[in-house]
Amino acid sequence: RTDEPAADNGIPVADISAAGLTTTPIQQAMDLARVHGPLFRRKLNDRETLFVSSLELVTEIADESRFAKGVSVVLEDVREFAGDGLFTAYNDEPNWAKAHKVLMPAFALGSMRTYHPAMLKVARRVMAGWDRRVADGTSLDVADDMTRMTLDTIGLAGFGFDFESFARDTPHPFVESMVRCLQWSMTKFARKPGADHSEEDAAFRVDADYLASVVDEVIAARTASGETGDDDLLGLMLGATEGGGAGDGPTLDLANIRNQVITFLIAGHETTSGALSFALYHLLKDPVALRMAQREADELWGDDPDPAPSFEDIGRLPFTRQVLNEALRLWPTAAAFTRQARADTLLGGRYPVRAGDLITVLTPMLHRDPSWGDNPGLFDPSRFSPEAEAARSPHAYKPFGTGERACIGRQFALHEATMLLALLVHRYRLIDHTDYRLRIKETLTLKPDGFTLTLAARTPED
Ligand code: MNH
Repeated sequence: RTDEPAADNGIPVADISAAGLTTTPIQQAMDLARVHGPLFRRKLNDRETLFVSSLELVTEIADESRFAKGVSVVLEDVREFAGDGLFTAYNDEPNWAKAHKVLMPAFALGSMRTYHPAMLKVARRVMAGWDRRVADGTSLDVADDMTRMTLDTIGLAGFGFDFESFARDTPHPFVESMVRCLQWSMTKFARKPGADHSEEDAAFRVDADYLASVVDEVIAARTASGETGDDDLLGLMLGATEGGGAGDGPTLDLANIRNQVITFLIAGHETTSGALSFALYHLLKDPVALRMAQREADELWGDDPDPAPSFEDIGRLPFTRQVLNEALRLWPTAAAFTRQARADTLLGGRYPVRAGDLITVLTPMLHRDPSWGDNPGLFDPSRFSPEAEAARSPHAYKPFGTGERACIGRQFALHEATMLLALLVHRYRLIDHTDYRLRIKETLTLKPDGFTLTLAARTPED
């Protein structure tokens, strides 16, 4: 495997060796794409990464007969703590196909019915916290709060495990260790040859070991309870161990199950919390969209400030869903994914790419391709009206990746996020007490940095 494209392939080179990788590599790459165009090689010391971001080129590399998922250099480092879990598995690792087969049914749209009560329970925890802010007038950090909610939700819905994040003033230690592990893997490839990073690596080991110990705790809690919980993720996986009574279905070994648990605890909350935070940011700054989202929730739930959304209600919030889609267009929280050429080929009919070469899609720039119109930087949920969606190429919008290795948790994320967003705009007035200017923090995923709100209860005039 290599990320070194042929040296003479005519693709523009952006050499950042002098400046180095910044703490915001995605935003740095976006700036490079604005200078060098939708196809460029980022050179950093002796390492090159090939980035693409036009609709035309992404359409090509989304072709599953010519390209497959690539495990990028960064994902190789994520494997240090997520191993052969679904997200970081190589295409040809047998455990990917086995686990995919065991877990797919748990992510069909109908399965969201099973998770709905846990999602609602955690949404109510968010509102209990927001009610306290209404009462005492203090501000809250939106990304921290959304992270509490998505971590508790994947814990409860996926594993029957309660992180109880809302009982804490600071993030759960799982989140803090995870963020450090993600940061370690985001930047490790950029190290200068010969530099000493042994302290960082030792600290990483401590964090990775702690994450593994949380996984053990999650599994032990289930085993001790004696319950099968056979309709959640952990139950499905444990039921598929050797002799676990799953008939002649695939079997997963315990080492792989541990990698899947850590993968789902991370992938199952980190990106959804960013998506919700960006959606709240855009609603705060767009009173018309906010009004439309409020009206949609009001039509469903009247002036009941504490409604009990049914599973079906979530499908009756199309505008709220459009707001999330549009937030994920501008700031896809998993902002890059990598493809790998299956055979020697020509990109765009003229750039030679060798079998095994890795190509990274810079999703925020794909989402600003000229095919999105004249003002692709503007937040506009009507881009996701059914008519607009039907008229657009399916390759113009890839917040969940593409093909067989696309996100398995998409419905889970959208169900959870649509419900919470609708409940929040229904019940609260959002107050921009700092006149917040968007800054984005990168920890492999994207989140608004330092985004705080104060809150008021909505009254009939709001
Ligand atoms: Mn998710 C893969 C984005 C929510 C579990 N996810 C991917 C990929 C993207 C992505 C992009 C493809 C990566 C690649 O090609 O290398 N995921 C998101 C976003 C959200 C999200 C933007 C929320 C918004 N993901 C979730 C949730 C879960 C989840 C929620 C679990 C409950 N995602 C996964 C798993 C994979 C994945 C597992 C790997 C799937 C595979 O390769 O088989």
